[in-house]
Amino acid sequence: EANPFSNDDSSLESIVRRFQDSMSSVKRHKFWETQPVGQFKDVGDTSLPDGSIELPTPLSEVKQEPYNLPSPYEWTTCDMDSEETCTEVYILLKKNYVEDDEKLFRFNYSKEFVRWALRPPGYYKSWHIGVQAKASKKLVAFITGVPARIRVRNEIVKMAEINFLCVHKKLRSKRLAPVMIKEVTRRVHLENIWQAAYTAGVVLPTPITTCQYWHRSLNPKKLIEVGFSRLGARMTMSRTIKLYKLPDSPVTPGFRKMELRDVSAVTRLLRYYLSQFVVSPDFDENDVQHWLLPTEDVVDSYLVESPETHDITDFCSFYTLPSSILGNQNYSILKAAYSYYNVSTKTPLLQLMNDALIVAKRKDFDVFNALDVMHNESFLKELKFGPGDGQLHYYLYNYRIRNALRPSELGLVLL
Ligand code: MYA
Repeated sequence: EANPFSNDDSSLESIVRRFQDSMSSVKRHKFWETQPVGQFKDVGDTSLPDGSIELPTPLSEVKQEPYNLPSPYEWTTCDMDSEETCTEVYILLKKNYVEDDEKLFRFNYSKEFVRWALRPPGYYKSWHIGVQAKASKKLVAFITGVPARIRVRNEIVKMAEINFLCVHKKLRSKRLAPVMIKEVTRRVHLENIWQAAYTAGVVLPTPITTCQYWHRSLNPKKLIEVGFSRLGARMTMSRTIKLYKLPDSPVTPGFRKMELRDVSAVTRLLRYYLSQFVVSPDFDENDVQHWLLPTEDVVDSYLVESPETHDITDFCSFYTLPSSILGNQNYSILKAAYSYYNVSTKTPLLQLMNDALIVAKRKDFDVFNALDVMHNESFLKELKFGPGDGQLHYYLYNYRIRNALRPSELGLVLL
């Protein structure tokens, strides 16, 4: 079967990249080989224990001064309360952050999204790290951390979630990224935190699991026109539009938007649900209020309140992450929803997620994306998601998990 979301890319560049990826177990990683992460050479070594790779050092032994940058540049702590700083960060990411392999799309995180992502309960300003040109003060690179409690099997570990690593296109391949990673590590250590979680599209030593993106067309005509997907074999445009048609409103009785009064019920539901996965966040009510209470154009959450008992029985959520469409005459923005945390105890997950698709469609999203984490496999094919060609690798820093997990054993979604 032809896959409308994969590009059957046989360009030389893509063949080389796939070859390098497949050989990454033998590729040298001059930086990553020096870091406390699972190493490729240790894959299969059953003598190494799961858990911390190196022990914490006394805080007085943590380097007190920032790492050295090439002399035209200096560190800056980005104050995300400042509208001006948010705009600078927004522009850096809009022009230089993650692109797909074919360079058709680039993530375009909104200012409000970045603010939300970087200021959860207990966040540290010092973990919002910029690199600027000394002369012009122009922001040229960025890396961030936010604190999280992550449960790995029975252990709850304080971690930093590292995200938004970005180096201006003109400064690539100069080994700036390793300096930035070491600097964020130092600042995390200063808060007495010794582990981190992160995701990347590239293969590094060594993933705890590798997930696949799946895409559900909501606006198939636009997706085809901008090159996000292709007309399937033996399909016409009008048959395709019909194939992806959805009802106008959710079908589940009691399906409604989450509100502030629901925080404790949603926290209970989510904690119970997430406890079955090998790795998941340990959310308390404050976390749920921050991460899951709806914020316009950032995060949407819905739940099912039983019309009889008024119990909250099911929950679903997605976040808003548009991409810039690079070089299309007619369209400049792809509006994408990303599946976040979903819990079903009464409404079948399939029906719950179909209702999520319906509300996303009504909010004018072009596509609904989901990873094959948690129980997502159970609805992807039936709800007409198609597999993408992007993979997302999950990593832990200074925490070994000897045997890689299946995506369905992972209960963590990073932004
Ligand atoms: S993932 C999103 C990453 N961002 C992008 O893809 C945006 C577009 N790309 C860029 O801006 C640049 O290409 C970046 C690399 C900045 C990615 N994660 O400076 P270089 C290694 C980790 O010459 P550049 C996200 O944000 C690479 O293997 N390492 O390269 C999560 C090589 O090392 P080695 C990466 O292309 C980030 C070295 O960097 C990544 O100019 C989690 C080359 O450096 C990557 N995505 O810049 C960070 N890409 O030789 C880790 C390349 O050894 C956090 N590299 O192979 C670790 C935990 C820290 C806290 C710990 C607390 C205890």
